[in-house]
Amino acid sequence: MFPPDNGQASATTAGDRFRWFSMYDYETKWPMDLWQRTIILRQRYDRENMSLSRRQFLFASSAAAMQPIVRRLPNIVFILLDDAGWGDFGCYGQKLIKTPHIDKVASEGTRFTDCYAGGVVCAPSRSVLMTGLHTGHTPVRANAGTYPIRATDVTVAKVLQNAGYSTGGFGKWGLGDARSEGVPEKHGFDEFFGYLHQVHAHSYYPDFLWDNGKKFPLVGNKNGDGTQYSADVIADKSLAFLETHTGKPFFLYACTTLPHAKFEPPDLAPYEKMPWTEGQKAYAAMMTRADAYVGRIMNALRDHKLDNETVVFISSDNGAPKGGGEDKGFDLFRSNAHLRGEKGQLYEGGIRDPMIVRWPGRVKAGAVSDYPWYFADIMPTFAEIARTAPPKGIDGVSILQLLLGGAAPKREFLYWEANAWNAKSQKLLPERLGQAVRTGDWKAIRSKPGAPLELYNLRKDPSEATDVAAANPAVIARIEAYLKTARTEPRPHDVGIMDFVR
Ligand SMILES: [Ca+2]
Repeated sequence: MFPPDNGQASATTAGDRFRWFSMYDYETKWPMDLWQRTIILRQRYDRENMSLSRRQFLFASSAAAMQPIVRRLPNIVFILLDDAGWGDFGCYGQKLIKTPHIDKVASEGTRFTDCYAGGVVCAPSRSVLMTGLHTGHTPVRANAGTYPIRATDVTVAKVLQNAGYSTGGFGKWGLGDARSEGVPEKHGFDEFFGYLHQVHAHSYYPDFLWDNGKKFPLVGNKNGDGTQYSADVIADKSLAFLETHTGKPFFLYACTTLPHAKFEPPDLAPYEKMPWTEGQKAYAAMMTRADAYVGRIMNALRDHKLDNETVVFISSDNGAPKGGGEDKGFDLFRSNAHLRGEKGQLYEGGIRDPMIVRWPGRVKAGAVSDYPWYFADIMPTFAEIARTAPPKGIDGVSILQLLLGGAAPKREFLYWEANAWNAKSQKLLPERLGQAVRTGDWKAIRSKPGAPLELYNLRKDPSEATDVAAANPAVIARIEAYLKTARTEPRPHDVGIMDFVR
């Protein structure tokens, strides 16, 4: 079986030809053997109308066979927004906020309607993303801020770094503050620029950011001047990483802090004249600003002719929050669309997020999929893209074959939990543990230990309006049996260092 020829491997130089020989058949997981390479070489030369004598062909074939296989693996770009809801992107039905670049990526890739973040808030969701372990197993279970992942925890960045990728993270980390074991430089990132602690990230005009463990002063923000917008500085750094790492496969984790509070963009463009509150204009402007960053990344990929060699993912780390006392347009924009609830909750509005995947020639363009998956699947999926193995014992499954048009992986349950954190005692509050399960079209939620399960049929009742637990005892029994096995107790947490306050 030959790899599908989608025209992406246009051989223009001898170097390109040899690189092309190393193509890996992702559909069959089959490296191309010598015979395959020879036949494909013949086909390519025929197609390119290159007149080759038999002798020239044999010479070229032998030369190709003697070349070491160069593993030019695809680049991976993971763009993560912070607190954007399922309904905040135009391609998911947003009518008022403009997201043209994200919508274009969706039109060129596949848009998932039933993809979920790792958790209900930032840190646990990112812990799931990084480890492939759901919130019943992942190290960081709550937004404690000072609760780091440990040296022994394996991140997806480490897996990709070990596979030969250049790795860069730009934005908000949230899995360990400065000088803790959890800093990104110790977890597979060649470079990390941005915020380590999520409370530090609550200001867009801090007087410093972290640059590979060192303080990077934002001199324009000294004395409260507020002239250097951190999200713009971070976006520039992520572009610089992309521009300088095109020579070998790279993993760009572009985890902007937009559109998370505070709602303080440098300007309200293009919404200055809309009949909205200042908070609503600010939120919309921040979403559109994040969209512009996406446009810059996509333009850079195009300019470097990396479109076909790069898999781009766009998502958000949890559902949109209502905004507390500030009206940032949760209802006006319908940030979580028809979904119930908000950030922090286990209803769909807290965990279901947009997910777009683009890989020209490989992932179907303009398609929509309702396959349910979540951040725990990122680790094994990226490992398979990088042709390496994920750590043993993770909860996620690779969805690469599904992305490539093959079969969806079979699994019975997706699991989330919501842990409460007491900042004063620096402890988790087990008496407030919430749990949620999705199995097929069923979604079950336990609001606290000992409470009965609520049950919703998401296909018939996507807004989780009617609890049908009483009418479905067999489903409840199956989910209850699973819940007995779903989680382990969180390990004692290490007290980190809140360096952002100094
Ligand atoms: Ca978040």
